[in-house]
Amino acid sequence: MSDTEDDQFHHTTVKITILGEPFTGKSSLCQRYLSNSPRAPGGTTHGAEVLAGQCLGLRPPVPLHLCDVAGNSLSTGMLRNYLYASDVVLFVYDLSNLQSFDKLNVWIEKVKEIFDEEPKKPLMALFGNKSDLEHQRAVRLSCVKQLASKYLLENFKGSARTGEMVNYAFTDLIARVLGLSVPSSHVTVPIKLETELELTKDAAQPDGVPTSPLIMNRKTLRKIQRKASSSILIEKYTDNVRFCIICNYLGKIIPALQSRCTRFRFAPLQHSQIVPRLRDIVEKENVKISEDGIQALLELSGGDMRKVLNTLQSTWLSARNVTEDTVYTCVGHPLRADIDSILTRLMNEDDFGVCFKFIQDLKILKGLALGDILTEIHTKIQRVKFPPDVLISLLIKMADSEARLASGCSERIELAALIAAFHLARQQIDITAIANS
Ligand SMILES: Nc1nc2c(ncn2[C@@H]2O[C@H](COP(=O)(O)OP(=O)(O)OP(=O)(O)O)[C@@H](O)[C@H]2O)c(=O)[nH]1
Ligand SMILES: [Mg+2]
Repeated sequence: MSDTEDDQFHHTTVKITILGEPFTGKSSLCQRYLSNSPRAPGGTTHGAEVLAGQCLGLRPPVPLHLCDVAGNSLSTGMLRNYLYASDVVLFVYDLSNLQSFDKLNVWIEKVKEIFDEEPKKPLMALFGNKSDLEHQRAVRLSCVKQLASKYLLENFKGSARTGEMVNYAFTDLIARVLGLSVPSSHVTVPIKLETELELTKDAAQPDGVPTSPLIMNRKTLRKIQRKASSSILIEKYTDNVRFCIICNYLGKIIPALQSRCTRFRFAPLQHSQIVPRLRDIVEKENVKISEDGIQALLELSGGDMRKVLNTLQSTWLSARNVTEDTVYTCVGHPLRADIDSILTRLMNEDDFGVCFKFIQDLKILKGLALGDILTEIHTKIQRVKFPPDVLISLLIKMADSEARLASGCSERIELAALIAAFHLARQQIDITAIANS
């Protein structure tokens, strides 16, 4: 944007007047928008309060005046003064209170009458507040649409309590007044879903071929899931919209939705699939990485490319050199050398106290968790040639130890139990050897 354009917008203050019945949440909306916090319990508004602020969703920020008019001002002669020079008039109703919506007809007619002689008409919009009480909805969606189309009003629904849609609605209205486009970061699907889907339905091809895919992420889906009718919504638009839900945990999607979907599971990536991409990124980003660093990333990722890149990034930021040591140190995972020395002590150290002190000191020095040590030892132990019954009892004891750790048992006690388990295993091996000889 040029400097001249910049200046032009710097000097334009947008005035938004907020009207509606008492208790619909007008003051809460202003508070939510200007300070992104819920309103502390406070009394009703008297007359009108003008609040100054800025719309930070647009660049450069737009100066604002929010005129929060008391719900009982409809019949007072002051309404004309409050509305003076308004660029936007936002009519707020409580979607759990039908009367607050019905009364809007009177409010709108009154505003139209006031602006009848004015050359400049404000942009008018509806805001259905308290969407967090959607389950107590008393105002039918079709009635809202009817009112919006009757008076050509913009239509929003949200909640001053949760902040849903508040920022978007204000930014959108201000952008319209100034003839700007809303930044894409402010465009969220859920609230406009109905409208968007209807548009796509209109645009459906005559042969019924689906025209529009709708890919939802976790956040969008969560919002839809809150609505009791989410599965009905999918069924309703299935003719012309293909819904694609992407998630990590299937269990987090309600059964009603799951039963309407075909499930595709993607296996973890093979090392051969990860390495070329990783090398490409490393080369383009000029990251210094060693071969054992790559191996360490692969080991820790468990086939998850996102984990590979996150670990790569944090290691690079903390050490500026990606090697096996820096990777393991960065994520707080035990080094291979540490595990080897721990295992050597467990297998050979006869003095219980010395062995305990060695592992405990190493844990403190390197900040290792016993759970991680157990996991690593568990993989290594299976490669040691123990007699089968010794190995079985050792594995069972290690599994018990891990379960106790997960349920919050003391690490010191569990470390002692681990050393004891190895002592017993070694005694069993000695007894077996004597018996065989
Ligand atoms: N559940 C819920 N309650 C809300 C929401 N917004 C406001 N409220 C509550 O509604 C009540 C009225 O809020 P106000 O912001 O004072 O309402 P108002 O429209 O300014 O009322 P007047 O100033 O009397 O015209 C308060 O108890 C708020 O906590 C919302 O989004 N959800
Ligand atoms: Mg108020």
